[in-house]
Amino acid sequence: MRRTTLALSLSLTLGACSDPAPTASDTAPAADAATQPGAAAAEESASATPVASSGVSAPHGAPAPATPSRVEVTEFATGLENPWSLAFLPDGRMLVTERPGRLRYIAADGTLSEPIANTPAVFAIGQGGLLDVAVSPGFASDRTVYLTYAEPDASGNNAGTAAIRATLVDNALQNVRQIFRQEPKLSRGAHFGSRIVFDGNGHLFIALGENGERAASQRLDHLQGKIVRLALDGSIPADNPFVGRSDARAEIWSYGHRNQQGAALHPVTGQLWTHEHGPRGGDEINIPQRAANYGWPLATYGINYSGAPILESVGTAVAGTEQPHYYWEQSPGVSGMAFYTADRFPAWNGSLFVGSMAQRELIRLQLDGDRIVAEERLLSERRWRIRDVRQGPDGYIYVVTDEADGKVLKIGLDDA
Ligand SMILES: [Ca+2]
Repeated sequence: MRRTTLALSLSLTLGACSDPAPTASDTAPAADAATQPGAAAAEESASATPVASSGVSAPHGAPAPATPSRVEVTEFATGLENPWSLAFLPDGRMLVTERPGRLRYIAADGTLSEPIANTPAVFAIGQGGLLDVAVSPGFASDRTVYLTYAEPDASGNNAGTAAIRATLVDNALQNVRQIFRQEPKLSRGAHFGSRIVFDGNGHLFIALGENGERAASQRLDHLQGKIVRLALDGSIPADNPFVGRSDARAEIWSYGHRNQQGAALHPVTGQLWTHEHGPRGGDEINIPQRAANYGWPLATYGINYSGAPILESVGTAVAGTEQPHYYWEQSPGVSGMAFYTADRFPAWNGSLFVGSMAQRELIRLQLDGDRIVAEERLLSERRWRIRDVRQGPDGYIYVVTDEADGKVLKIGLDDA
């Protein structure tokens, strides 16, 4: 019964959408309250009212694990301004980005270096700035690093996500080369994503945001609201799903995403996992498949911050779009993602860690195969906005906190 109703409303909506698509700048900017400055951080802040779900079918709300984790926390580094991303180097140091536009080393004892020279100029407004950092799989010989950032247009009023690769030599980037940019640039401060993940097979994925322009997520001639797949040198792989189509960008791997700030490769299956912010409610985890549509803004489990429905939303499930692998009715404000594979804390092995900005917790998802069977909230009493989550080479979990005086924290199990 419900299925029939959904299918009917869907065909009407898709019919409307197949008319000449409005340009992204024509879409109502105010309907999604997270769209532009002033409200840009709303998705990363707490919302008091849970979203009423209807027609719910996707997995959500896994129970707490039988054995709670007893966590120990060490302050590893301090004095970072809105740190965004952390990457480990083979020599035991880390790289850390600060959103206003700095990249630094963190020594093994937690000491910060001076900013590394030749990083790109960034649009440090709203959610914009210097975002992800990733170390090339061949770093030991190629010394290559990748960065994503919000890049301003010529006017300085709008921005889109861009990516560079460069050689890291002592305290400077050299051979800086841009490998990706969203054009046109549609953001005035909202929804830049972004995370870089290597697929272990000569490619990288960049998980992106839709710049706060919802309709762009469904447009294959736009790079907003997409996951893109590139070769390590930035070229477009010949086997990308939309190669050869005149109506689509060849970089695209999957589409219909909202704002993705977490991505990781599953250590056993080798598949890409991502998460994305819903509006109010409806944060999701996805396992993005080639050419698939993840629904935004047609399908969502969330509503606007105002309480109003999303303008284009048909419902929680829409034919032709993928259901989330898992979702949250109340948005944690997800950022950062890491699978735990180390031997140091066997109780965590196979878990997926996700940072929470709005609910200020570290989320541990326990898996059985791909299925999320338990959800645990850690560090709840600490009230840290967790922006990134990584597994260190020492088997500890490292997180960064999104604060003006942000920290890197080292987290383990207190098994004493
Ligand atoms: Ca979705």
